[in-house]
Amino acid sequence: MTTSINLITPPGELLELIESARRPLLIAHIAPDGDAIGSLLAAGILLHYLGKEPLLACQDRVPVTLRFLPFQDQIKSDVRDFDPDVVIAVDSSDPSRMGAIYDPDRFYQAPLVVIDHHVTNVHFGDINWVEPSCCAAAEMIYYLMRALDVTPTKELASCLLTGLVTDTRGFRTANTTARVVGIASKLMEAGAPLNRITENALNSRSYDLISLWGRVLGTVQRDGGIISVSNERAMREDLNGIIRADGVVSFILGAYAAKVAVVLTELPEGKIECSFRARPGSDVATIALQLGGGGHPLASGCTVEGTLPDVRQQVFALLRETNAWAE
Ligand SMILES: [Mn+2]
Repeated sequence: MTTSINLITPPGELLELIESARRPLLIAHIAPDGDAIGSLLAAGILLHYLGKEPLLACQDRVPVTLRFLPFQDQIKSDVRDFDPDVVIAVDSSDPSRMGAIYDPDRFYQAPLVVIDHHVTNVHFGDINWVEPSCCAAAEMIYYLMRALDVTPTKELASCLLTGLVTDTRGFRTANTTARVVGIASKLMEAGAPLNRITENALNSRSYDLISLWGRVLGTVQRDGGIISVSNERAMREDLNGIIRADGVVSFILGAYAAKVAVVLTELPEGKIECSFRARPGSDVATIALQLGGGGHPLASGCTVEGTLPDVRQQVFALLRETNAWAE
């Protein structure tokens, strides 16, 4: 028995623009994750296969855990010599996510295409393909690939599966539908190594990161349904420039009593980065949006000016306002 997948069709004007493009500039968001890099590389391989000359760009370096991906060493952080005829932003909910790569003065003649799955996307492109029902931007690149009638190579399939695996934390999030698992199965048939991807992208971390987890978890506290930790600058002085305690926010949400998990990270410049996760039934997209950030109902974030105690107070007040259980 062959299973068929209910495909989502990209907008016709997007397909036409891609077919006519010669030199697309593809941009992944700052502080890239597995979906940003996986979608960027997959889109790049796809466009290259179609005879285009794409340039792949990201302001920040590819995380060590994703350096097993094919062609990741070809991602540029400087695009000054490139003159694109179309710019495509992947997995980015607002223009600031493109960081220093996107220069509106230089690229004003090139249409800007947005391919994203965040419900908070502000539709900042000339063409906006936004599918909040998709678990990852990589799922959308899969539909794009199918719409363009391309059969995935092992490399393309590996990049797409990395996006699916990381944004669903190993097919465990609430938006992991049968369709997503069906796509993952097709990508494995094309040669994508699920176990290798999971081990690299989800299960590998530095000793410094584990040390930071230890210190950050030492601050854990529970207030009603809110479980929270703080990641202070002083905790990280001996940790070789590591900033974020990646993965902690999902881990602490596992507390039986938790409805919402909050990680407050003091950034080097003194601002506070807030990461939110919620169990199904609660919503943290609203609070992130109110504080100038974005994301999904169950996973969101923002960066706020102020000291850690002040931002904590502000965040907790907003959470109590928007969620009755938080009392
Ligand atoms: Mn994503």
